[in-house]
Amino acid sequence: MKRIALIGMPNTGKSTLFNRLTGAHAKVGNWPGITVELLAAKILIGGDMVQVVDLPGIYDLRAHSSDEAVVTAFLAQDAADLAIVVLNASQIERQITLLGQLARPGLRVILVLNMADEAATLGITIDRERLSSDLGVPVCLISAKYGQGVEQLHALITAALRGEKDSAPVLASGERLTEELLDAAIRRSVMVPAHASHALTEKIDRVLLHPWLGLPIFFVLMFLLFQAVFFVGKPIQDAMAWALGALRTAVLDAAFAGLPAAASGLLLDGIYNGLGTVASFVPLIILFFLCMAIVEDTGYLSRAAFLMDALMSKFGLDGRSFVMILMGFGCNVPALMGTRVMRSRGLRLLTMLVIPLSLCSARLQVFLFFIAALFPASIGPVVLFSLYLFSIAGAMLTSQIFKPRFVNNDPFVLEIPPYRFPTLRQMVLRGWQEVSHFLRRATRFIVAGVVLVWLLTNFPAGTVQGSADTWAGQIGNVLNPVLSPLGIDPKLTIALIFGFVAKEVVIGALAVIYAQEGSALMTTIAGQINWVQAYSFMLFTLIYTPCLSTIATIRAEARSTAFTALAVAWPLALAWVASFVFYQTARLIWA
Ligand SMILES: Nc1nc2c(ncn2[C@@H]2O[C@H](COP(=O)(O)OP(=O)(O)OP(=O)(O)O)[C@@H](O)[C@H]2O)c(=O)[nH]1
Ligand SMILES: [Mg+2]
Repeated sequence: MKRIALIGMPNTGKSTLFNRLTGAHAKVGNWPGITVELLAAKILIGGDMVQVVDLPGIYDLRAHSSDEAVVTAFLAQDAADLAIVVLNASQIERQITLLGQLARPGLRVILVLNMADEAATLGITIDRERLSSDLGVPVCLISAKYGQGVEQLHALITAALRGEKDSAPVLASGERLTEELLDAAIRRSVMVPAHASHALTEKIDRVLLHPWLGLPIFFVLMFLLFQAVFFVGKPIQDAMAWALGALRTAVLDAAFAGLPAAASGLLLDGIYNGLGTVASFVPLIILFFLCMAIVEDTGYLSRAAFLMDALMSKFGLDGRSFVMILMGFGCNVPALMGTRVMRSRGLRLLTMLVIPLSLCSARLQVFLFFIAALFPASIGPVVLFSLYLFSIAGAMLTSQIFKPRFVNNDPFVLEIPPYRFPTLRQMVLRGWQEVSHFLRRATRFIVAGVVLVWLLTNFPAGTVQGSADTWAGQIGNVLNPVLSPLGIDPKLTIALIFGFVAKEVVIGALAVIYAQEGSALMTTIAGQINWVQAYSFMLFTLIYTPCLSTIATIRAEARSTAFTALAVAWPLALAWVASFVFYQTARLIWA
């Protein structure tokens, strides 16, 4: 099968083009370094199946970071039949050097000038045909985001793969696209007006990147974002919970009535309640991801990196680390993989040590549940925001303690992209990714988790469901001396144990332990613990050992068992201390 590779500098729209060409769902974002590994998809072009490969962005072919090494390793294998070099049409002059480095005898190349829409707004004019004939390479002007020019690119690809004459000529041996030749070609075909600047972007940045207003604005915007998620998402979540409960009483209870008690218990109290309670949070999580996608896709994420860089460097991190922490608010796993753009191993490890402290969406579900159960609606968002602040504070404390061991020797250079409007298409894609992510985790962890909790809380046979005599009760009692100083009771302890697997299992497990769901479950829990205990439990959940997928990712990325052990043990210890201090202090004052 023939293979086409998409190569270009970071943030030039390779993944957007990849999605356009293949219908795939590769992650796209206005931040250099979104793609960190090789992605492939098959498509039919001109009657033949071909493989299209999306690569991480690369500035030049001397690989410095591990995502760039993916590209150089790929090229070294001579693995592509056709290279599509993707450049940002408004930065041709700077980015064309990559074409010079790549072009070599034997490799067919098509030059794609992407973001034609932005180039046009900036008043840049490009004589495509002339550029093509000067360089001896087919050139195509497209807008991957809005779809212009993609058909023409299709035609060029088809011709090139068929090896048609002049379709994508290979250089004769010994011939090279020298800097000089590239420069001259650009000077003849590309006209850039004297003041080509993104006027709107500059105007916005005068406020958002203001030397002393920038940071406060950032935190206010973040706070508003969480408020919005809470106020829009909570009623949707309530409605979902109500609907799932109604379905059970109206239909399922009757339908399963004929089964033996244990079987209907497992199916309804175990799987249905557990999975249903978790699933009711999915719309809210999608909403949260859409907000994060806007922050990321508009380009504000890069501004956050810029704003926080000075502060972060005091803690041995840099602006990129902060962005990874923010990305970790979605899910820790891609954030950990995102550290591949960092060249310094010390910085990368330190960042990987703090990312698991990011309040990910799975933990968000747990917190929303407890906040709804134990706090008045008016202060809910404030409680939630305080947890986000604890999340960042925990990261800072961790890096402050460990920075002498993980020294950063990589200067921070970040290109700040212009603001870009996310399209509906990108938003829908993002929402869908979250649903499929939930479904994957549901089938992998959540069902197995709730079934296991159900078994532990119902056996040995003859014990009262959820009582101290069940296996779960026994485990809870063994661990009770360790966790009761934090205000965490045996039932919550069981939920925490399962939270090791995936944080979504925590509320699923509670539903099973109490054999209740939705608002009934909230009422029961509110009757058993006070808000100080609830907050202590949330703090512990926030900080303690991340989920299995996160641990596996840390192991794979760091390639060190000792580091992985540290990444598991340190948060566990920190969680215990933080909850202990909070619970014992707050108890004296309020409870
Ligand atoms: N205006 C405009 N924006 C585009 C176009 N193509 C992509 N973008 C935006 O550019 C940003 C980067 O797109 P990606 O597809 O993630 O870029 P990439 O080259 O894969 O980036 P890395 O994976 O980080 O190397 C996103 O915000 C896209 O929405 C385009 O044709 N016009
Ligand atoms: Mg990409």
